[in-house]
Amino acid sequence: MAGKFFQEPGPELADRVPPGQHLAKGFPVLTYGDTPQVAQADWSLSITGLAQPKIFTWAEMMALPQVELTADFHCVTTWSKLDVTWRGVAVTDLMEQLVVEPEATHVMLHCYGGYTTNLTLSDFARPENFFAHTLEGEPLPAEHGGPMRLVVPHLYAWKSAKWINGVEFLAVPALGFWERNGYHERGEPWAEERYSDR
Ligand SMILES: Nc1nc2c(c(=O)[nH]1)N[C@H]1C(S)=C(S)[C@@H](COP(=O)(O)O)O[C@H]1N2
Ligand SMILES: [Mo]
Repeated sequence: MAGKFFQEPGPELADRVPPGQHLAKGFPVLTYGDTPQVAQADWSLSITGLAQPKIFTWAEMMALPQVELTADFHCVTTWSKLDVTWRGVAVTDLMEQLVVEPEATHVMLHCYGGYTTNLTLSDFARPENFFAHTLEGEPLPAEHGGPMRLVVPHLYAWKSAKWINGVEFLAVPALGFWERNGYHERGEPWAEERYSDR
C-alpha cells in the first residue's frame, strides 16, 4: 500500500514495524468526534475509583519529574509512525503520588469529550508510559490531544488517550469506547490484537 500516505519500511526498519502496518508520512490525526479545546489553566486530572481521590492541576503535573521519551506509534487502521519524541510525566512517577487500593487490577481512562479506553493496571503502570504535553519539542497541539494525553507505546494507539482528564481504578475488567465497539480488549500490535471476537 505504498503511495501518497504510506511508505514501505526498508529492511533496516522492518523489525520495528508490526505485521500488517505501514509507515505513515507525517503524523496523521485520528479522532472520533470533535476536538476538545482545553486551556492548560482549565485542565486537570481526576483520580477516582479504588484509590484515594485526588485532582492534579496543570501546575501540580509540571512539578513532577519531566522526562523525554522517543517511541513508535501504531494505529490499528494500519499506519505506524516511528521515533515520535514526547515530553511529560511518567505514569510510574504519578503512581508514586497515589494511594491505590490493593484490589485494583484495571483502569479506565477518561477524556474531555467523553472518550474512554481501558487497560489492565500492569499495562498502565509501566515506566515507558507517560502523560505527554510536548510533541517534537512543541506544546502538544489540540488535534494530537493537547494540552495533555497519555502515551502507551506498547499497545495500539487507541489506548493513548488524548485530552486525558481522569484515571479510574477498578477491581474488574471494563471496556472503553472502542473496545465496546469491536476493538480488542488489550490491543498488542505485534500479536495483531486488532478486533475482538467477543
Ligand atoms: N480522546 C481521544 N483519544 C484518542 C482518540 C480519540 O478519538 N479520542 N483516538 C485514538 C486513536 S484511534 C488513535 S490512532 C490515536 C491517534 O492519535 P493522533 O491523532 O495524535 O495521531 O489517538 C487515540 N486517542
Ligand atoms: Mo487509531
